[in-house]
Amino acid sequence: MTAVIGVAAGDALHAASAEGAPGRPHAALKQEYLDAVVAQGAAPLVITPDAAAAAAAVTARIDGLLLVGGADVDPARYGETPLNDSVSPGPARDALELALLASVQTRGLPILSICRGHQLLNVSRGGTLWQDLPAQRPDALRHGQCGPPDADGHEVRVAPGSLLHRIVGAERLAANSFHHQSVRRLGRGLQASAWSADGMVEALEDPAQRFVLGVQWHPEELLARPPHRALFQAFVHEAERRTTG
Ligand SMILES: [Mn+2]
Repeated sequence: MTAVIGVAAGDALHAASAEGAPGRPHAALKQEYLDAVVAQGAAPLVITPDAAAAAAAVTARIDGLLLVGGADVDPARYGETPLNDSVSPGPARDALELALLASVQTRGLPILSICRGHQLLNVSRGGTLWQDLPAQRPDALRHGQCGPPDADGHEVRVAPGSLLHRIVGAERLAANSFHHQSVRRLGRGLQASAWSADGMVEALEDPAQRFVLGVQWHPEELLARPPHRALFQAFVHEAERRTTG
C-alpha cells in the first residue's frame, strides 16, 4: 500500500502569493523534500507549525515522519540562551516537531530527520548543540558551504554496521553542508553513525529502533546520487511495511 509520509513544514513570513500580500505568514516547505518522497511512490502529508496540539491525531494517520531543515532549535530547549545574533530560533516549529517525535516514537514509526530535524531529534532526547560553529569551534571545517546545493561540501565517514552504513553501502560519502550549528552532546539512546573529518556528528540513529535516523547534510538535493537517494528509498520502504502491518 502507498505509505503516507508526514512532512513538517516551516513558515515563511515574507512569501508573496496570489492569495495575499507579501509579509503575510505562509506555511513553507522546499519542494525537493516533497519530490524526494513522491519519487519513492509515497504520498506526503504536509503538517503545518500550528498543528502541535493535534500531533497525536496526525500521527495516527501517517506511516513515517520526515523532519526537514530550517530555523535553529530554540536554545532554551537544551537549557541555554542564544549565543549570538546568528542564532534564529523557530519556537512554533519546535513545539510541533517535538510533539510529533514523541507520538511517532510511541508508535514505532520510521523517522528520517534532515539538518535542523537531525539537530531537533538530538535535542528531543536531552542532547545539546553547538549553537554557532564559527564562534564556538573555529577549528572546525567550513560547514556552511558556498555554491549550489548539490555541490560537495565535505566528506563524511560512516560507522560500519550502522543503519546508515547498511543503507548507503559505503564507509565514505561525499556530502553537502549548509549548517552553522551541530550536534554537541548526544541525546539518550542515540549513536553517532557518521562524522566529518573534524569530528562533527553528521548522522545519528537509535540502534534500539528499526528506523530512527538523522543526517546533518541535505540528501534531498543529491537525489541523482544513489547513496543519497537510498536514504529516501529505505525510509519509504520501512514506512510501507507499516501499512501492511
Ligand atoms: Mn557538515
